[in-house]
Amino acid sequence: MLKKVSLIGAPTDIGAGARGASMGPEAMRVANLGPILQGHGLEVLDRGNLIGPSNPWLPPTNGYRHLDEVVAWNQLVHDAVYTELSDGRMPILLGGDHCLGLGSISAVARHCREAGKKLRILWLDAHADFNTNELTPSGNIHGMPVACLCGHGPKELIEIGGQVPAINPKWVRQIGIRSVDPGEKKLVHEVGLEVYDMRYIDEMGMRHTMELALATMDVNTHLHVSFDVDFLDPDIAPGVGTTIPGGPTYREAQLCMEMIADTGRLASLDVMELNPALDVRNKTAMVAVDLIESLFGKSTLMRK
Ligand SMILES: [Mn+2]
Repeated sequence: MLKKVSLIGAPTDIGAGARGASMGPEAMRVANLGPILQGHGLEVLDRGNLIGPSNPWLPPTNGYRHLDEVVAWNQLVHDAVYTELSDGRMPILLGGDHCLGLGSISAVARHCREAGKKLRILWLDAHADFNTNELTPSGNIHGMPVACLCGHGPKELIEIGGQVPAINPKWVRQIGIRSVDPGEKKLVHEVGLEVYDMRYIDEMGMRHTMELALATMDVNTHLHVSFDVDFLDPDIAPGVGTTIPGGPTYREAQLCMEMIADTGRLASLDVMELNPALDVRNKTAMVAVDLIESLFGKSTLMRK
């Protein structure tokens, strides 16, 4: 695992249905993310915040809200993430809403193409984020990044990473899914996305789920984790714009993160949708930072 990490703040809620994820990066800094990672022997560089267009808060046009601004933010994120990877550093994107997963992962995919690496993407989320402008009930682009990465989306967005589609759906494992729109569900089935929904986790357990989601990786695999904080049960993580009951508990989420850490393959990370305006005394930020710490090797187990 890379020992050098870079924090990249993307303070925007441009793709979301509620304002406030723009305050996410600072809330994670206030929850001490940088020093905590340093405590695990990592060299941490905080690159500060990207500066992009403000949120005009307009209704959708052709099924997209704020498409121009979403493109601008994703281009900024793409360039920042790509730069860190080129420098041999691990980017940690601090969202910001999840529409930015497109910029981040398209940069990771570009890096993997050039470095001859295989890519595995774990998408931890309550939602599949596989909407299109025709399927979406809201026009909020934070519900579309996975579809865009797989080539279903507006030209100016899907071309950001330099190749369309940016990724193959076979590289993705979605975990924690429990809210999918009807049309979106059909498209998810059509492209054959590998989804471990909450029913699967209930029936088979988080351990078995993660064993499958992390299977068939090797020394040449770049593992990217896109962590939407609404993945977590709202009991432990109320500070998100789209709470969906019935998510992983604190222990299940810890096991998920610890099993990712055990692979030693984590090479890039997004932490998205944290919304301090809806949080309670920064509790959700602290849980997110706690789980990130587990991703980097904090273990509750007495293992050597
Ligand atoms: Mn999401």
